[in-house]
Amino acid sequence: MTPITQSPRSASTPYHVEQYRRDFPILSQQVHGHPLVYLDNAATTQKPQVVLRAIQHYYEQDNANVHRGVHELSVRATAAYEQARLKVQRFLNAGRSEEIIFVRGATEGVNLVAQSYGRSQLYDGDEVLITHMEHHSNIVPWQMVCEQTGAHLRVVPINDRGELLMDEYHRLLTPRTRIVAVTHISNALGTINPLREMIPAAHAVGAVVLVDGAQAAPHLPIDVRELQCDFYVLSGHKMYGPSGVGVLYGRSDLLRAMPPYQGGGEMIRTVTLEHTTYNDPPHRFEAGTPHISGAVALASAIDYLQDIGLEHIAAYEQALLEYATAALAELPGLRFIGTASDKAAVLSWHFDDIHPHDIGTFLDHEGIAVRTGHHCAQPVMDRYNIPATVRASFGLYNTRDEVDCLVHGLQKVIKVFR
Ligand code: C6P
Repeated sequence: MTPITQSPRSASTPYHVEQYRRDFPILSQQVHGHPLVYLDNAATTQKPQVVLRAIQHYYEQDNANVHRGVHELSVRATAAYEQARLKVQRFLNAGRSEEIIFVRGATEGVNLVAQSYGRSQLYDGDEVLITHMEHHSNIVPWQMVCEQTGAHLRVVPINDRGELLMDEYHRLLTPRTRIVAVTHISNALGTINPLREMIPAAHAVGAVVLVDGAQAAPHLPIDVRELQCDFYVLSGHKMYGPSGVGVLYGRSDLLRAMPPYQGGGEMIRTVTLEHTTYNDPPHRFEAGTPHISGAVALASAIDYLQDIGLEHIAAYEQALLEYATAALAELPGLRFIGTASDKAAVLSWHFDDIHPHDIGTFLDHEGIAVRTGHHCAQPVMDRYNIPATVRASFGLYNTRDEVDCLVHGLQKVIKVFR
């Protein structure tokens, strides 16, 4: 079994970006004859060697089903899976390991809360409050449960910089508000939301708060107890772990009162043909064989992140964001979409006269991977009256040289398309 280690670095430790880059084998390839410049980290991050090795090690040494067998491999697989849960618990500073539920990703985490907590707690006339900058994953599940229960969806508007209008937030919070669902960091704008103001205000009217942390987990230290959120979701693949695994953190008193989301093996205590009684959390919410290797490899990704130190990563990426913002601002006609005062390492922009897809395709031929489109945040595009943006999103391994390549690529785009 892969041992669990934790060795956070001190604040004075230097940031060795070139060394970290060597941990990611995929980065040292050529694309269309150019060195790959991977700037699509908000969509998914690349995986370090230790994560790849953890997957291989698990399948070579320990593979078996969990919580079912008395044989050695099953015992080892179960221990590795449950150690991964402990690792995530510590990563999020959750109070108890049963508050950590392995899911497929942030999307499944939101759906689980909407269909289990929401469907059992919402009634006609209740309100669910989301924001205008949510990813579709934090909009559609709430629309679905509102339709099922007669609750109403309310939306906190944003200003031109892509910041929540906090006066409106406070005005929209009423005793009818039962759930607030808000992204920690917007994938389309980069905005970091003021959760420390939002969560206590929601609690004051009796609402619970779900935080979509899909974009925050790779960039910021997260402490769910300090935040006092009720639910927090994240995706493994956006934090240097594998795809197909993610986490729902839920406050244990809430989880204990929630009905199951899916039925099947593992989530039961007893089954007769007439009646089933359910297991306690977290198993109540993990029906069927889970993504065992995914959880184990996610634990490795957490080790990797903690070894570098999330504070270090955040500081490094912030400096890179400032460098990139200043460099791109020089490009004629470029309009940033998302200029919040508190931002993470996401840059979205638009040229009125060049289509984002043309830009994305052109940059790809230069070896530069960016994302173009609505980023599963169509309401954000509507807010700015544009169909799409080009987005560069940075990870712990990106460099100033890569930002320079992006700027150079965009200069060529302007020459060709204008
Ligand atoms: N955003 C992006 O390119 P899943 O697909 O479940 O791992 O994550 C969904 C999700 C939820 N919330 C936020 C804020 C997100 O950014 C995402 C995924 C990717 O921006 C793919 S659309």
